[in-house]
Amino acid sequence: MPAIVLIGAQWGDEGKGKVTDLLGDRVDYVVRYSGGNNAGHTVVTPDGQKYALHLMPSGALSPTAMIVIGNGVVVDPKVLISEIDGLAERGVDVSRLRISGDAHLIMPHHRALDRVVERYLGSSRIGTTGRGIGPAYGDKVARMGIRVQDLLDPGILRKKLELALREKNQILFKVYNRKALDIDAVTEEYLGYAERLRPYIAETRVVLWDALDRGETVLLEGAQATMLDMDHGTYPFVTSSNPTVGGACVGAGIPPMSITQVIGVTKAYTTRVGSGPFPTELFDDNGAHLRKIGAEYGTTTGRERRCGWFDAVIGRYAVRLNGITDLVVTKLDVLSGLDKVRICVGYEIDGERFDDMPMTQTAIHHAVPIYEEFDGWWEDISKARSEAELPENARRYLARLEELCRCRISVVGVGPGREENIVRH
Ligand code: 2SA
Ligand code: GDP
Ligand code: MG
Repeated sequence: MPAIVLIGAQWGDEGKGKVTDLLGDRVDYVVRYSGGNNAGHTVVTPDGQKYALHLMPSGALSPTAMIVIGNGVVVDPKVLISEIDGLAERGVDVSRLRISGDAHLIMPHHRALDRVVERYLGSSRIGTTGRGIGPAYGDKVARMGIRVQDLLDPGILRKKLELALREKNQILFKVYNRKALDIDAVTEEYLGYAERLRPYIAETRVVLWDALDRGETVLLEGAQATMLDMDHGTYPFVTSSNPTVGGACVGAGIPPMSITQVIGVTKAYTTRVGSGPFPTELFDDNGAHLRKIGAEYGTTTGRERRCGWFDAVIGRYAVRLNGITDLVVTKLDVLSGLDKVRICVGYEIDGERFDDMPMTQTAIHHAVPIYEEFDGWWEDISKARSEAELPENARRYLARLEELCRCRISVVGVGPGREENIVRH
């Protein structure tokens, strides 16, 4: 029963979309299991077409795989429908999509709350994508959520909406000085979405169990990443779901024993969007090089990504936490042209050395990176297809990265295109 989990090993945008696309022909099912349209995956197909996907699994671009939005995802139906239509217009067969009836819906009050709460937090804001993700998961946990299956029953939809909006309109929106939402208008809007989504709604657990029983390959595609995980990331500067490996089981409804491989995707350096600690962040010309050459701007919001050196404390943490069996290191090409490159091998915190993640949030905020420095390389490596074609300094950098993360590096990305990789294992 081969299930493969694909996980971001840093703070997101490691190039997971490209890796999913790369695996495309080898998998029968691609499943999103957490997050929502806060995700942004950029895929460049061999014919040079660029796709930015948010809710649809990146596997949508592989012509044969079935695509599934699991119960752990929060779905903004308006965004999903426009993505379905956009892909269909470009000739992608979207009839392969299945959406879990248990996935929760992002409602207009979630989007509104996301924005007002961020404003209220001021300088303590999380730097969310503003898509309503946190409030939607909040309502799910508070047992006040509205699910995809509720779209199929107008009476229940209205009843649940009344309950949810009573709290939002009469209490929360008054506190935040925001105008109330109209129940009739929201119900009508969502019943319209119901008609469009009805053909895709399914009991996706059974779909996936049957596929696993038949020996088909299921890829569980992570969105966001290890350090943005609610439980294991840099809380509170995290997203409101569990992108890590346990979240894949919960968010797709598959048993842990079906997982045969965990692929961790990491950049050859580090980026982060939004607020929160980032020990190896760079504010100098090296950071500017990474942002410019790596085109480090958000796929969903266009925000500038913060850039820094590779952090092996985080790399090792992600490997151990998720049981990563194979690392994919993307964007090695972006490091070309730097005189020196650095890897953070540990932290110094208030005079003490840490090789692993410290226990408290305060300590992470105080962490000063301990670096190893390497000579850089100037060659354009985007045409390299084997390790032997890489400059010696790049090979040395990768070897140290592998040693520090304690996991084999199976693929190295040397450009955004599907074929721009070095496959080692
Ligand atoms: P949210 O909106 O509640 O999930 O935000 C909480 C934190 O999670 C971060 N986050 C992300 N970080 C990187 N990439 C993400 N997706 C987009 C992309 C980002 C974009 O792929 O480029 O376009 O801005 C993503 N989604 C959530 C977020 O920055 C907060 O720190
Ligand atoms: P995801 O959220 O993890 O799927 O990553 P994003 O799509 O948000 O961001 C990764 C960006 O890096 C995308 O624009 C990719 O096209 C690009 N990319 C992926 N791998 C490579 C690589 O090896 N080299 C370069 N230069 N770009 C890459
Ligand atoms: Mg992204």
